Formats: sequence, C-alpha cells, structure tokens
Amino acid sequence: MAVSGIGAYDPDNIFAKILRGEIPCKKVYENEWALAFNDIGPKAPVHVLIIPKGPYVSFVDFSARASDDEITGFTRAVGHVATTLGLNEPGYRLIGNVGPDSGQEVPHFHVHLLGGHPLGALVS
Ligand code: DGP
Repeated sequence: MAVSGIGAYDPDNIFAKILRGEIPCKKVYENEWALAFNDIGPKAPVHVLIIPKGPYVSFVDFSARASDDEITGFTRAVGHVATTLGLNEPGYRLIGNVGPDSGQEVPHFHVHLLGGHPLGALVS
C-alpha cells in the first residue's frame, strides 16, 4: 500500500526495524550514514535499496533536515555501491519514490539502485 502523504516519521516502519536489526536484510554496504541492502522483491538482476540511517520520511525531508555530513555520507554510499557492483560502465538507474503518486510504500527515505541488464527507457 502506498504511503498516504508525507507526515511525521514513523519509527516502526520496516526500514527503521532493519536499521535496528529487528528485521534481517541482505546487507550490501554500510557506512556511518547509510545502509544498503537487497530489495526483497527485485525488479532487476541488481536491485539494492540505499537508506540514510537518520529518520527521514522522504527526499524532501532528507534534503531539508539532514546535515551536510549525512547528505555527503549517503551520496557517497550510493556511488560506492554502484562502483563496487561494477555498474558504472554498463549503467544503472536510481529511483527515489516520494509520496502517494509515486507509489512510495515505505516511509523512510530510500533510493532504488537497479541494474544488471538493459532497463529500457523510463521516459520516451
Ligand atoms: P518504495 O515503493 O519506493 O517505498 O519501495 C519500497 C521497497 O522496499 C520495495 O521495492 C520492497 C522493499 N521492501 C519492503 N519490505 C522489505 C523488507 O522487509 N526487506 C527488504 N529487503 N525490502 C523490503
């Protein structure tokens, strides 16, 4: 079910539980500011979710409230994962869903990193 609006952060959302170690995940990478793990329902051969460790509902929330260190650490984690998975040359896609129109299901900001085969045009 899609997130119905951008409200207050829910500390019981699934990704918060993953961050607290209450739900297992297949970790791909972690730094001080971010955690990357495989999506439970992959839509491509590589489908990694990268989440900041701080409590941010959406990209808007993250970009407005996160510290410069958090934003840098998160951004570097995304680049590191793409690089270490060997995706830079064939390419990959980053998607960040925000709010109900996007179909965002988990109200903890995250980006999807998809790759491993041709993904086709998103907009044509
Ligand atoms: P979004 O629609 O952008 O909110 O995508 C949320 C993604 O999270 C979706 O692709 C499925 C994934 N997901 C949901 N629950 C879990 C979980 O418990 N573990 C993992 N690894 N991924 C999950």
